[in-house]
Amino acid sequence: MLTDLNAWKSLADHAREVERLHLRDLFALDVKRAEELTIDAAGIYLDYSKNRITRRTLPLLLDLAHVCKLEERREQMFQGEAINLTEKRAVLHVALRAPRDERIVVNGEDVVPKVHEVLDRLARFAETVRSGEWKGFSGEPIRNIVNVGIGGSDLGPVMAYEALRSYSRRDLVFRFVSNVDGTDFAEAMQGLDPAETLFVISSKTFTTIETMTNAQTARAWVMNRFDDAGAVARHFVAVSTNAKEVSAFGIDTANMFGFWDWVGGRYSMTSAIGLSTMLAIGPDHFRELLAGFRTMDVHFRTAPLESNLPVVMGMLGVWYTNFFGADTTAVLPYDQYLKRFPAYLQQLSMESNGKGVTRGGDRVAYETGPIVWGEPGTNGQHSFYQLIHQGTKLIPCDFIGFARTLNPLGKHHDLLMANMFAQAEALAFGKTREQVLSEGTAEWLAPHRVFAGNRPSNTLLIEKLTPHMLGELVALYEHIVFTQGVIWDVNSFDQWGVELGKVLAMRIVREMDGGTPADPLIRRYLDISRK
Ligand code: G6Q
Repeated sequence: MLTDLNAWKSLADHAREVERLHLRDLFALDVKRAEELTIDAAGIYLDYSKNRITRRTLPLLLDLAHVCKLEERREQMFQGEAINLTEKRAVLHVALRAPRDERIVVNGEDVVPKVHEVLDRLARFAETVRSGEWKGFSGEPIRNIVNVGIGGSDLGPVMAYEALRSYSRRDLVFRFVSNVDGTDFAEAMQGLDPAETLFVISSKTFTTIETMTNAQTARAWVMNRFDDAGAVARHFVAVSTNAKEVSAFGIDTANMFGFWDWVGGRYSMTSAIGLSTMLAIGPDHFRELLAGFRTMDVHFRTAPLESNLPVVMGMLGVWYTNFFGADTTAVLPYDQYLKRFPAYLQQLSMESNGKGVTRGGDRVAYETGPIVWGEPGTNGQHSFYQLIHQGTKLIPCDFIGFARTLNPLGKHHDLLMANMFAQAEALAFGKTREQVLSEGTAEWLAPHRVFAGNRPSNTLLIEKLTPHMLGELVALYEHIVFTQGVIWDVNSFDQWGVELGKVLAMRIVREMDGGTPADPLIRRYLDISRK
């Protein structure tokens, strides 16, 4: 078991020593720390000096990674082995960004040509829509694109659209509908004309109840305007693996873009699920996005562990989760365009590593995936940072900032970045009682104004938010999640936890239709709603 490994025990002993040390002292005693506890790779500068680590910590963490066979497991993924054991599937999102001349064989078949065939079809389709060549049923060009999907078929597209808005066609309107709450659909349709609207129904299975309900409502919305089933083929396209259901819906399978069972939902934004992204930013920028993912894939696969961004960040996460009792981790992008990035990472990390049994099916005897959360800076500073600074919980933070803004306006950017640097500094070094008193604060008030500090953070500094760097960032976190999953020995690629609620919801729908639910709470709902 993990906790019996010598590498684990060494870390546990080491953690007891490090617990007594303060980042103030660590910086005072090791003057090169800020310069040297950094990684500069693939256009990302990672400063991890403000972590509660000494020079001995990383080697010990990497020993654990090595003993847990991280390198071997990483190769298994890249080579297409069926590492998603419970679903007996390969996990090959990395193949989605492989260059044309790479060979990745799954079940005897090289998947790379299939990947590029779909990418080429997507690009051709995106061009016909973006050029105005694709016409709606009444001959109007498309001006509005609505992605209908949920979970992995929504969060990546929304996040990428928001992140890359500055690269998107401003004359096209993009909306995203995910929730089965009719409000989501109703509000998204405000101001849109069906004659100019294209729905991209994104569903790997094409059976997900939320997406199918929204898709049927969208169909009715279009039918309400045209009253002709032929309109469906002009206003709907599908991203799916289920040709039968797609064509039963009325979508021409020539306008269906496929992917494969070796692409998990939350790892699918570089598959055909990226169609809305490609429609927004165009095929060339989409290829740059893929190239960014690829750069990070290659870095993860080949860089030595000690200078490997996902490995170092992943292992630091393990350090806090397992040896410092941290339950959560905050991701704090200092860029408004990344406002949905924390939400995207929530699914990526929590659905992957929110597991309580090992790959072999034994209950784990240690903590696994942390709660991931965050908001863009500086908004978070005026909201929850108080708790990170002076609360009782240890919350490791990832700050993400860009040296150059896409919207230079007066002093905004320097102010934004100064705030980010200041937060990392305040968290690490705090403010002592002596400092507080020396500023003339009264004795009784001093405890309230003291900042203990010693609160860890990573800072990622990147030149500019481009499609390429967004790709790198997402792949960085994909591989952080992978690294942590290997250490915790969980299957990061299934999601059985989502199932139970789905099954129960359908049973309750049947009970409601029958009018006789057993639960008084649901009877109460029926009494009020059916009045
Ligand atoms: C992600 C999950 C899940 C999935 C949605 C949508 O890893 O598998 O979030 O993406 O349930 O599924 P469909 O694409 O099949 O509609």
